[in-house]
Amino acid sequence: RHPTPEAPSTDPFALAKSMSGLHFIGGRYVAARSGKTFPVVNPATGEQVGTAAEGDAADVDAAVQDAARAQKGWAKTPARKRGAMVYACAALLRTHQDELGRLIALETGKALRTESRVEAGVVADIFEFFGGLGGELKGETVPFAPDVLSVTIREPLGVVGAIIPWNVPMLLMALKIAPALVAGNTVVVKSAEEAPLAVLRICELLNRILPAGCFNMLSGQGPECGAPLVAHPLVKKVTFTGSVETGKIVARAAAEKLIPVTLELGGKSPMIVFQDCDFEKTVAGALTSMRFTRQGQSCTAASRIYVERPIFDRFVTEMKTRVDAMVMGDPLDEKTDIGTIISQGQFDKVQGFIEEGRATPGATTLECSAMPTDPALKKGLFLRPVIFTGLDATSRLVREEIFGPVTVVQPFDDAEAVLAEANDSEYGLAASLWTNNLKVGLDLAHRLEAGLVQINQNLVVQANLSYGGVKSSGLGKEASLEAMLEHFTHKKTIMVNMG
Ligand code: TXE
Repeated sequence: RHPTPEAPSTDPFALAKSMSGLHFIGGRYVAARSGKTFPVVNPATGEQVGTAAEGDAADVDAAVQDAARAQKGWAKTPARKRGAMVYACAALLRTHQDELGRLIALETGKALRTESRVEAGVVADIFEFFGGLGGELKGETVPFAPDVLSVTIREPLGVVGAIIPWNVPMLLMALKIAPALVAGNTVVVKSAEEAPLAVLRICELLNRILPAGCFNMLSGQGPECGAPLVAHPLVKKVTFTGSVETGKIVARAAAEKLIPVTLELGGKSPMIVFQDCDFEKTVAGALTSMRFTRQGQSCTAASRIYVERPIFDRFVTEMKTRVDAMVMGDPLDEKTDIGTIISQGQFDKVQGFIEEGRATPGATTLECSAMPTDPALKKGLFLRPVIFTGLDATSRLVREEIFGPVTVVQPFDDAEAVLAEANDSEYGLAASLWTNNLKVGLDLAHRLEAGLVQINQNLVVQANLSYGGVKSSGLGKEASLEAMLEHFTHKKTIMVNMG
């Protein structure tokens, strides 16, 4: 076992090196038992910035055993005290917001100012919200019979296995571990192959406050490290964010053990724009809804935009003008709005969609934004945002999650028809409506098949609001008190016969 490395500075390159080749198990940084590592690459330059420990079933077992040991003591800690510790983590995370933002920008290519530092801030916010909920782990008294006292209590589930993706790894980890810990569980996280370092850095911060073993982090490949975590007999709950395909694999493995699973999967979120909208606000909303700043690598990205015909041309022109004005470049540069795609694999996948759209008869391709000219970035995974028009509902670009800076804008004439088109999707994560007619807006909000519908705004996940999709977009909810109670505790009934 290695002693906890002291972070040498807030320089992300030095931080990446100091976090290299390690898991975090039982309150200590440790190498993989196999000694194996894999490279971590800066997608803006193609250069290796560090390594990650290549976890396997032996590492999983060590982490889960430690988490199970720690859980016995943690569950006995009064719930409000657990909450107070999680709340204290929030303050520490906030102090390190800039540093965490820089590290995540380095490994994911997300721009520091528009995305990465913001993500680090939301992480602190999530810890703060859940830290305040320790006292809410309450039960009920249930009328049963005059001489029988019947009560319910909330008990933790045990060790929680959390599997996270690379797009907003710190935020998605926080949404899982903060409520799990307050509820009295301990956690083993499996980080994403592409972004293992910033979440590993968070371990050192949490370790200053939380007891050893409460929180463990493994890096590694999905089948070799994620699958054994789901299958481990001491893991009593799995919470996962990622693709639909992998989500189904995880759910099947959880079903074998009959343990609960929460799944946050992909999306193909529609944005419906009526001609009576506030035009300026709505075009700005299209840019944030599509999350061009994150190169569209967002599960809630408004990748299908439907605009009422009279304002369609003006809307598309204005949207392109605004995306063109965004600065693409070095993610660590404060002037940069848009960074890179995460990996070569994702880059090729998105390019494939773009080429298919370009080759579709009748489609118009609008390429936006200037590419960076800095020679140091010439191997970077920069991709021009693309707006397509003239594609119909059968196109793969309209039906499948692209997870890149590609949006399809289509005109509509009739509210009922656009509602049917919006709902004609295997996904149901998020949707937004832009109109000043709230009667129409609310009516459609009720009939849209999505876990989250917003009218005249498109905010990111809020810690106190339930978040999660329907259809293939997922199972169960994250964020909110309800998610903590429903997904990280079980309700035990105790009856006392006093007769
Ligand atoms: O996802 P995976 P990938 C979508 C998006 C993207 C596509 C593929 O469309 O293009 O998924 O991305 C772990 N058992 N989303 O390949 O495979 C894996 O190591 C246990 C949307 O990155 O789902 C990683 O930690 N775990 C999504 C995590 O699962 C396994 C965000 C996610 O990887 C595993 C990311 C296995 N058998 C991608 N196989 C969103 N909802 O925002 C892999 N993993």
